[in-house]
Amino acid sequence: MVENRDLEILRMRYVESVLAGDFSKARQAVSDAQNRGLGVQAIYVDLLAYSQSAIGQMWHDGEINIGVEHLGTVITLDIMGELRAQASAMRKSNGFRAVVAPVDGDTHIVGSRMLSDFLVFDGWEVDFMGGPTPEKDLVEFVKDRSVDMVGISVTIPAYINNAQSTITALKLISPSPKILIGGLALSSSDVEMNFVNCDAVALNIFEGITQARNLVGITDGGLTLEEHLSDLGARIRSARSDKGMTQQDLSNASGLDRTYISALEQGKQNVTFGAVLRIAKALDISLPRLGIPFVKESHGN
Ligand code: B12
Repeated sequence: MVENRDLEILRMRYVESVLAGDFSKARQAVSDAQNRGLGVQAIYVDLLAYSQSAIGQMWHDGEINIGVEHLGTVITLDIMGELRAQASAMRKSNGFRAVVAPVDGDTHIVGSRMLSDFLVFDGWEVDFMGGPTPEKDLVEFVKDRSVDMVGISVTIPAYINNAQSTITALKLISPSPKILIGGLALSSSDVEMNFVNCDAVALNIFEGITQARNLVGITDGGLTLEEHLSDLGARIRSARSDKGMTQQDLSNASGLDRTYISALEQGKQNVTFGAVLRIAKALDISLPRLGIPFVKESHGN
């Protein structure tokens, strides 16, 4: 299991390497993470996404030149390409086809590439539009192919209207693809989540994969145990940060050990139902928010 401190060190090494434009060192940090048992999805979410947010934020804060950020982004995309190739060699196709695109106007592309790769890991054939894609072109592209689902990523809240307009246009195609929307913008409190004609909205990438499967009717028993645990971990981490709690705070409030919480958030800890109930109570959230929809919660214990 990767301890929090090890993950911090790997993150620092990775961020330093991309800032130095050193692909080999960045790749070494990733392979060290793999050797310590971090799965590919955790590497994406806990290492690469973290680094991308960190270097992007440095540019936003005027600390680095845009050239440094661009090179860092390209290194991360290249590393994702290698991880994708490794995982693709072992995956089994599920027979479904998706198109993933950043919404028109939005040049943030790493999150949408991540969604695209997670779908690939899940067995989908995916065409990834490498940049913001004008509505007309995206519709034409989808029309020309037999596409089961379109995933749209929105990072900047101001482009939500473009997303709605694209959804409407895609739904005029006959037969129309299922539409999944997600991305950073959806966690903004300014964004209304009631999209017209959209088949699914997902608040994180794991939920996105579950929704994508549901949309096309994949009913093979759903996620593997590892994927369920990663999904649960991501939901707990996201709910905890929304509440401004540290892992120690959650540990104190739930009576569970901090290292247990840490492993759980990394998807590395199998969990009892009792522990999930304690966490939900400590976070003051419902079980459906943790992805457990159909359990009748008892009161008074
Ligand atoms: C990196 C970054 C950049 C890079 C982008 C590099 C690139 N080519 O991708 C650069 C430096 C170029 C950049 C530019 C800009 N940026 Co910027 N950027 C960021 C930053 C720091 C990180 C975003 C990121 O890539 N995170 C890593 C990825 C992996 O995470 P993610 O996108 O959230 O994706 C995850 C999930 O959301 C999910 N997901 C993503 N898509 C989808 C889709 C579906 C369907 C599903 C299910 C899931 C899913 O999966 C991923 C894995 O978990 C954020 C702030 C932050 N800390 O998040 C600001 C931020 C998004 N940027 C911002 C802005 C304003 C801009 C600019 C407009 C600045 C400017 N004045 O030019 C421009 C964009 C111009 C444009 N029109 O697009 C603002 C947006 C705020 C707002 N309310 O509008 C932010 C929030 C910064 C801030 N604090 O103000 N940016």
